Amino acid sequence: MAENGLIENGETDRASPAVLPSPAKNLPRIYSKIFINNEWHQSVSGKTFAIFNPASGERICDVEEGDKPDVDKAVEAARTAFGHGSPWRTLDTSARGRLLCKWADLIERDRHILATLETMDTGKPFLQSFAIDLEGCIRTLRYYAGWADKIHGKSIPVDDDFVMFTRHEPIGVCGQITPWNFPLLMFIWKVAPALCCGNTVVIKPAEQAPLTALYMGALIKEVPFPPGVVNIVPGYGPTAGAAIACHKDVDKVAFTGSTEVGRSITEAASNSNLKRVTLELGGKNPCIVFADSDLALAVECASQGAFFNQGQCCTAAARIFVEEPIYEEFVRRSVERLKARVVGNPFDPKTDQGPQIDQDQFDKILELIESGKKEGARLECGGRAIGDVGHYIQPTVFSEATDNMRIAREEIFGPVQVIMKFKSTEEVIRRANSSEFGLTAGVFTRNIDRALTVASALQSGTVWVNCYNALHAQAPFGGFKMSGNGREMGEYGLREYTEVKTITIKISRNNH
Ligand code: NAD
Ligand code: NW8
Repeated sequence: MAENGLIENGETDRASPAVLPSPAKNLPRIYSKIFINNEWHQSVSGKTFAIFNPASGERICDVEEGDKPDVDKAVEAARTAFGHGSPWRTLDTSARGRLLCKWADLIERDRHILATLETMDTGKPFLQSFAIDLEGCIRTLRYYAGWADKIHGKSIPVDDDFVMFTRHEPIGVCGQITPWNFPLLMFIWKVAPALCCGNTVVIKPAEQAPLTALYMGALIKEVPFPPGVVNIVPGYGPTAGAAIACHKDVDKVAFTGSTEVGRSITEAASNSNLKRVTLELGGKNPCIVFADSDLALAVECASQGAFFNQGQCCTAAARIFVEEPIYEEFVRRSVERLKARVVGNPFDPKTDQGPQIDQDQFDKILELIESGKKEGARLECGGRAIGDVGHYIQPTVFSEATDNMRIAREEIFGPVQVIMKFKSTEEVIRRANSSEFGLTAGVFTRNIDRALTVASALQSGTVWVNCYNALHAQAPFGGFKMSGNGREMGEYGLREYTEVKTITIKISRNNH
């Protein structure tokens, strides 16, 4: 282990060292200030806040604490950058696409550094940061780079007296607020489509893990995007976040996080200037396993679905419904599967699971585990904290859970798998849909008719059949019901960052 706590290249013994990426050898350059107009600023208040490594509890650095006055400065910069005739507004759309591509190239260049920084900040295993988060960022940017010069309006026939067409124009200044579970990936999911459509951005990363987002400031300047196009204001939700949501000169707000905060964003938007609102909120996602499924595949996907990213996923497979004939076998194999799951130092390449993000989440998860025990679910394994350094929790499986238990209704956002039994297709569709959420769902069966029947009956923005967490930049992602408003990614994602303008021209027949 190197002095800085990171694993050095070649130091570890693992199956195929030649093909696995290693963390950056030296502590990456850490950016910790507010990024406005392509420059680094101190907070107006002079305040900073501390950033901790959730695996060790160590303080990594202090970050400038943005608040309303800093958000005001950032919005002003974004408004000027969006101004009529500005460098950004007059940029050729193909050149806009090339800037997004260049940004992807710089992320790829710094991929080891960014994956290292993301792991230090969140505790997620380094190899996952590298292979999933960074891969998702690069793909998303390149995908939207391709759209920049292909966002067409329509020519609309009326009668011979009129020429009519639409323009899909950028909305303006977009406020964006992101969560801590995929800090860099969510930053890119927000900023890439906004810039693709020609908007400017003020973005507030989550206070628990702002470091990779701040690093983007340096890359945005290097690309370079014109000053003011992207402004990054780290800070807390009720202060900096709320200042964005209620700002009179922000045209749209995009949020990913909890349902309660999503509600307050919508309220702030309607009480200020009725800015457009898109929300990606929680889920309590059903994953349905029929007796005719490929059982090994279903066990693996349900397990990954529940435990991936320490269980801290809006897409988490949170209610696993297993058909009666295979229920016992499914539970047995799911518990067995966890014996191979390594919980520990996120920089160790063997590690599958790191610590939870912070003390609040840790306490909330353990409290929900206790509720599961009290309400009579059967604890098959896990259920406790691990050690006293870092917020580690054992992978936990509950069987014999029923629909009204808290562990079957509330978002746990931790390494807890809840397995329930069902008898008929009609029954499982009804139970899967009896939730206020509707983000994602999984269906496992070899019967194509059953798969399609269930997929069309589920009230859910995404349904995965015989796979789970299969996210793609090309596919829209978002929630039914209280899981959110609008869609991110894919062509549908562009709609949320454009205003449609109708231009109607009367043809005069007198002057020729
Ligand atoms: P949160 O909703 O409080 O935080 C998400 C973002 O919103 C952060 O950037 C935060 O600073 C900001 N925010 C908080 N209060 C705000 C306000 N009043 N106005 C504007 N912005 C505000 O989420 P959390 O407290 O970190 O986590 C709580 C729960 O939320 C989790 O247990 C989980 O259930 C859920 N969650 C969901 C996601 C997701 O991807 N859908 C991500 C993180 C957390
Ligand atoms: C954007 C994201 C991805 C991607 C690949 C593999 C496993 C898990 C996730 C994932 C563009 C292209 C690919 C994943 C990421 C975020 C959440 C849940 C799962 N994303 N991936 Cl919330």
